[in-house]
Amino acid sequence: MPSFSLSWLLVSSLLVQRSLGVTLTDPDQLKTKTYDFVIVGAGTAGLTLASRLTEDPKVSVLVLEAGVSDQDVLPAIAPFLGPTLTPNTPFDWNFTVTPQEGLGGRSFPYPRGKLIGGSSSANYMMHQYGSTEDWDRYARITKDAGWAWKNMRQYVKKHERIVPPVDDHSTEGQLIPSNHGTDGEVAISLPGFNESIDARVFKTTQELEEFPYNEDTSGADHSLLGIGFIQSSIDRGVRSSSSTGYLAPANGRPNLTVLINAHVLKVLKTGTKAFRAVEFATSPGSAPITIQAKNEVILSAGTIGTAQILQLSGIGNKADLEALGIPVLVDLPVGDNLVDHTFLPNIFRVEGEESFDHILRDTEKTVAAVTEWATQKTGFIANNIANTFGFARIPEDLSIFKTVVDPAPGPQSPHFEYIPTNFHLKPGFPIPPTGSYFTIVTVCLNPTSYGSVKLASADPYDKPLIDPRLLTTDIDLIVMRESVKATKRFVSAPAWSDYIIEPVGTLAGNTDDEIDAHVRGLATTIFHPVGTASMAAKGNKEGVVNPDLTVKGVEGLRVVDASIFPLIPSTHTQGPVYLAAERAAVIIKEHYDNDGYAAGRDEL
Ligand SMILES: Cc1cc2nc3c(=O)[nH]c(=O)nc-3n(C[C@H](O)[C@H](O)[C@H](O)COP(=O)(O)OP(=O)(O)OC[C@H]3O[C@@H](n4cnc5c(N)ncnc54)[C@H](O)[C@@H]3O)c2cc1C
Ligand SMILES: *[C@@H]1O[C@H](CO)[C@@H](O)[C@H](O)[C@H]1NC(C)=O
Ligand SMILES: *[C@@H]1O[C@H](CO)[C@@H](O)[C@H](O)[C@H]1NC(C)=O
Ligand SMILES: CC(=O)N[C@H]1CO[C@H](CO)[C@@H](O)[C@@H]1O
Repeated sequence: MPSFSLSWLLVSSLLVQRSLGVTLTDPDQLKTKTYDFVIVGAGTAGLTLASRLTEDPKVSVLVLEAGVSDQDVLPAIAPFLGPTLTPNTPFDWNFTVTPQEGLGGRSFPYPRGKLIGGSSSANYMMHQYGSTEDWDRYARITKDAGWAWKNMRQYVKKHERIVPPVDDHSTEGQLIPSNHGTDGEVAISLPGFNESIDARVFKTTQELEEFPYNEDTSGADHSLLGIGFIQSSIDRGVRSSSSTGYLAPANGRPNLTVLINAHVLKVLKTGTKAFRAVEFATSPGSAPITIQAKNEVILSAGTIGTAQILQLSGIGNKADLEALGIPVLVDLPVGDNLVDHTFLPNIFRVEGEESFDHILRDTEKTVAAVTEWATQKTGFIANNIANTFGFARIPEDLSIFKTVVDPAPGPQSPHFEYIPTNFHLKPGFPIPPTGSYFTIVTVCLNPTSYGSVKLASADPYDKPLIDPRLLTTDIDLIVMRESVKATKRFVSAPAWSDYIIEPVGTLAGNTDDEIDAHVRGLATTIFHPVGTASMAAKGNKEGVVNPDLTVKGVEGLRVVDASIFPLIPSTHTQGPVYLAAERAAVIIKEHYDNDGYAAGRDEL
């Protein structure tokens, strides 16, 4: 994104990182080709599961990861540099979307982390759990009360460890301690660097009733509505990921093996209904290697990767697979139901020189800030790219609600999000060479536009066709239109009168048509795709997995990652993915505690 994208290279020699433990780099190092569980993808969900399953020392787990190590990768460690990890780097899958009909036919990058930790090592670290209504809706759809918030709540305490912000300021009134965990695996903290705009944001909460202060933005047990401090997966100025949180403490276990540079090509049919083997290769030309799972293969390759692997294996939409000459083994709606949150940069020109643009466009200043971070873990590099965000509903009296049901999972859930950011934030584009900017990113949180992930060919190295069909329904466009109007009301508060100069470009338009053109011209993705292997109730053929995340109609194969959500949560998605993976670990352990591990599989 910003023009500081490569400056981290200049300072990576400053980095001294604690070792994250041993990961294998070459398949020749594998001691065996048979494990109790084979997990595909060392990402957010994959490492959560690997860590939980190997708590039992009798259980052996192999994790196959296509990407590289996260060790010593500076922008995967220094929080503010996170956005420079993507798009189109050695740590990204470099996907793009197909031309988006709702966005004027534009195509744009669709980043996914390709390193240990997956997208939790490459994301923007904003950490939330969704609303109670999101989880209760999953329970209704799947007819499994285990997905309701009442049950999911317990996993917050297992998952997170609230740590003090790096500046050690008092966090009283900035989060509600009883809603949080203190000895979980991933460290979560409030901002550790004051931004000049923070005071204006809070003045706005006092000046305009529409934007109330929210004293805990994690969601779930507390309403998401209002604006408050961002909680981030950051530990004393350093990114906390599934790698640092779940893998590092487990990596010494003799029965946990992680192999990087291992691109999984497909899962293999091993019995009448069983798929207890995977095939991977280290490069496009190299010979595929087969690994057997005594119990299960678990796909945690993410919303894009999991759909692609299933389809390459002959598990997918019959007509699509036949068209590519792939033998159809199981006809399931894999890849359908792709849904994502939009990212709309609403950019204003501002007074003075306090916006980050002045540092980020200046390599010397950036290097000085990174050096401060490397030596002391302080300064804005130790912090996320924004300190506050808000969540809101569109007006209930809009005429669209006469014909369209409310897309939110309930009346306490937001329709859109707004993120005030003190620089020119437009991922994939350089910061302009001059000027000071302030961006309010807005996000459609409960989209009704659904698209798909389909194979482009039968070649496992070909990038799939990713079509989230963003903003292709009236209500989604209206939510974005209302978010832009709200943004303008927000900056009309007296708190901003000596700061904001003018809206930039198409944001200047005020009619509905002008705002819609602004939305369609600039919206992209906030990187939250879900849904391509979605859960449906047992016996319901519309989904890909059962509520226990086993793939419908087959044995020995489960999916645990963001692809299982039938609808997108009303928040940033890493928290919900972690909670789902924690529950999956419990489901799997309970299953084998009852049935016994590897209870004489006849296929082996
Ligand atoms: C740039 C970016 C910014 C984001 N910002 C935020 C944020 O601020 N807050 C938030 O909550 N969420 C954010 N997200 C979303 C969040 O990170 C994801 O929803 C979540 O991490 C997904 O977890 P997952 O386990 O489904 O997939 P991932 O964490 O992506 O893991 C999938 C893993 O599988 C591997 N893999 C894929 N295919 C194969 C294959 N064929 N063989 C072997 N391995 C394979 C991948 O390399 C990866 O390691 C962001 C995402 C991105 C990309
Ligand atoms: C992504 O692009 C980068 C930069 O061009 C390149 O180094 C990397 O190999 C690419 N990765 C993939 C999976 O295409
Ligand atoms: C940031 O502001 C808070 C008050 O909101 C204050 O307690 C804290 O010391 C400040 N931190 C720094 C580094 O200035
Ligand atoms: C595959 C693997 O490493 N299995 C080991 C799991 O742990 C037991 C007991 O420590 C060993 O006996 C296995 O060899």
